[in-house]
Amino acid sequence: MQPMSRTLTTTPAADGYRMPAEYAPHSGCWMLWPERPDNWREHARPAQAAYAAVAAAIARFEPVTVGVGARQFEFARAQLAPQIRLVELSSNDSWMRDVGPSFVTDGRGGLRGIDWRFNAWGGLDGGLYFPWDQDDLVARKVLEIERVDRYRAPIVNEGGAIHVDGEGTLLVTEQCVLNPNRNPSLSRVQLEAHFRDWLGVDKVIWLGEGVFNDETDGHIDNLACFVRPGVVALTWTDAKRDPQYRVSRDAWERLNDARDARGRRLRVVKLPQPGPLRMSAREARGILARDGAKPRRAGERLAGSYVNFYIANRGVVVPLLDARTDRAALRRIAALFPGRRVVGVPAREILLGGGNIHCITQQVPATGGREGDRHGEGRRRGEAAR
Ligand code: KQY
Repeated sequence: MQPMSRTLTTTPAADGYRMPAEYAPHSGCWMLWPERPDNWREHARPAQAAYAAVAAAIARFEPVTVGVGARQFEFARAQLAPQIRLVELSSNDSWMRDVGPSFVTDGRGGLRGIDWRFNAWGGLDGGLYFPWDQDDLVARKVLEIERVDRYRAPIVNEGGAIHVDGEGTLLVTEQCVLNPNRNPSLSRVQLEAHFRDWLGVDKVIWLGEGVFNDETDGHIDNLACFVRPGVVALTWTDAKRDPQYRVSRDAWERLNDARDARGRRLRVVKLPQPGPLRMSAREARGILARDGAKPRRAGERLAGSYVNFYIANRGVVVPLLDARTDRAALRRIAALFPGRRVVGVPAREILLGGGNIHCITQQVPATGGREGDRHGEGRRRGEAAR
């Protein structure tokens, strides 16, 4: 009998697989349930309410599964909308974008998952918590549940550190991907070769730094993303004295100079930066200080960005972060996605934990007629198509 999820020893590109863009159809979305009191204030109750609202918003467009630790199962079940599937799944925190699999497809009905090595955004050299052993098992467990074959990648990477256009182009930041706390023995050229092999891309566009004070070492998913081939959304401020100005300006110039994998110039659409936003004294007081977790301080600048949205089937779920800028951001995002309904969800509580809606979600691509389909009962995905 064949295992439900084989671990493959080849690479996706060698097998004819590549990572599709987030705007391609999905069969569903995965999330995790937040609970650690040293990252989430008030024993994570406000964050749980925010996660539940994100899950409900996404569930309007596609099936959502949430992984939860055993002790929180009943409580989470009561908080989550009934159409959301809840499965027991251990993790160290709740960032499915980074600890979940990056899915790849072959265009012929095949679906597989990449299980990156995970070191909590920097391991013992600036990482955000220790240990991270349960996080590093999440991708494998998701692939087992999904009955999808797994590639175990040889490099440290996170889903939030990569954005693809689905047509051969990858967008990353140097600050994160070249950071010595991820893959210290690999050069830029060697990392590009890995991305070719693992994501099936032909061209890497390197931006410099990520959003100011982003604790992931500058994930691309908080700074810029493809909204369709040839079009990139970028977080932006006109305030020249704001440290974000230099970062966004540099990204804008690099994007303007770049060509994608098909030789196209990119159109760059600026999204207003919220704030600047800071952690309040009350918010900081609600977080339990503990050894092995990043300390949180009142007044700390938060890396808020509207770019950190999730593109669902026929919808876009956008973080609401600042009453002064939310409406303008929603309007611009709606103009970028004709044919998708844009839904704003209050997301400050997620931002307080260090990320946002994109960081807490992971899409499962649909593979030919599987858009919005449930979870492929009884057979490994893609088999019937071969
Ligand atoms: O931005 C992300 N993809 C994850 C943020 C992790 C923050 C951990 N405190």
